[in-house]
Amino acid sequence: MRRTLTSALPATRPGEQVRLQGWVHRRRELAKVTFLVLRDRTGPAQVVLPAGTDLPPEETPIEVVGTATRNEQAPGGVEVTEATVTALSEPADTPAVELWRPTLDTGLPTLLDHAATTWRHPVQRAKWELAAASLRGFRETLDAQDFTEVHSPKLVEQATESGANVFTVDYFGRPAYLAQSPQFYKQQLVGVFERVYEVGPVFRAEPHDTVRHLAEYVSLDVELGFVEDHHEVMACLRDVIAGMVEGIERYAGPAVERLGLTLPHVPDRIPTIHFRRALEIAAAPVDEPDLNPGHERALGEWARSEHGSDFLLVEGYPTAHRAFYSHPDPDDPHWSRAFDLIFRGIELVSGAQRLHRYDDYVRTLEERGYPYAPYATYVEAFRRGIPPHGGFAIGLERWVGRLVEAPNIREVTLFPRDLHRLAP
Ligand code: AMO
Repeated sequence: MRRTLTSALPATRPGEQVRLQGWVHRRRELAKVTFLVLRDRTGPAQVVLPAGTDLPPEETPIEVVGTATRNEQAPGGVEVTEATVTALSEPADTPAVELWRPTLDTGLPTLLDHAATTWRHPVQRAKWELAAASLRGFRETLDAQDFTEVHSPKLVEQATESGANVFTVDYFGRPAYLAQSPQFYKQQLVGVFERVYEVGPVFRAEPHDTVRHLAEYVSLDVELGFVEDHHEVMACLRDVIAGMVEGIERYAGPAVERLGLTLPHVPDRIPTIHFRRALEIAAAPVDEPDLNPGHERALGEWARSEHGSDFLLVEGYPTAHRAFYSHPDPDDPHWSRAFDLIFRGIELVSGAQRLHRYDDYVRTLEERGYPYAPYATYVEAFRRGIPPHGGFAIGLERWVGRLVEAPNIREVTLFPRDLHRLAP
């Protein structure tokens, strides 16, 4: 007999024999009857058994063979009666949290220490379902625009973003780093495919314990060639974010419902302001080189009240404070063609048009006092014909964190890595 998923129970014929597999979600002993709720990847099903039936404890994997029977009170209107229950593993230990309760009321340390089981809670699981559906939307949007998915090495010779927060590893007796970003590779691959994207882990030795930083996170990187300027890159970003929301609507409807979420609306054109204006709005000093979390919150509130938007693009950050590969504004090189996307008051995306001429790279490295040698293979790629290009990177955990308005990014990370945590 083939396995029936709980979601397929409503479509069975009354009286049909079914075979379910899943976990013991909950056992309830009443005077005349025992209820067993079995949970599989598609949801719960109710199994009715005689009073006093001996059942394995919650979270034990089981198989149930029985009769599909109409009952309006059961989930999906069908339950399983006249059933036999077989354990598929030894009895499970009592989980650290009661997974059958509708909400998971537990502190963050317990949630993280027992991640392999706490993620089983339907509400917790729903958060990763949003992430997975967003990834599908991300890929579908870019595939439809003729991008090629790539994968770049995570063991690298040089730091891409800054020297400070890299992890060093022993690479056959010489030092190497864990990649902070696919930045250098995605730019070089524009020379091959014109348009590329990558979904993968990146590593940041973040020395601070904050609610928005992880030591390892999932970066959604995009890079496209033959652009006029960064506005084309921002338009692509807009489409990608809209595609991620559509992905959630299409593939994670039940998760959205379980979480009681209102998904953001992505306007056709995301409100866009210059960095100078952003400082004014955030009431920051005019010579502030970057936006801090407080500024971002203020800008998020402003975007909501002025434009009714969850999103705000800030362009034209000071060149000297952006990564060396950022393209300066040709009209005033003090400002750059770099941008950030703020989503619900937090930086979600960084991007820019990049330098694409070899001489510009050499000059910029010199001006910044960076040595040439560690960047040689990257910079020399620009002698072999790289077109004007730009791109951006979205932090997956920040995206889901703001979608569900989690106070801490760790709540939406499957197995977070931070200053203190390397397990589970
Ligand atoms: P940046 O360093 O700004 O840019 O990172 C891009 C986005 O990644 C997310 N992010 C993080 N998420 C969790 N934990 C962290 N420690 C962390 N650091 C960053 C944020 C951020 O906006 N190479 C450039 C991108 C580019 O220009 O294409 C880069 O990596 O959401």
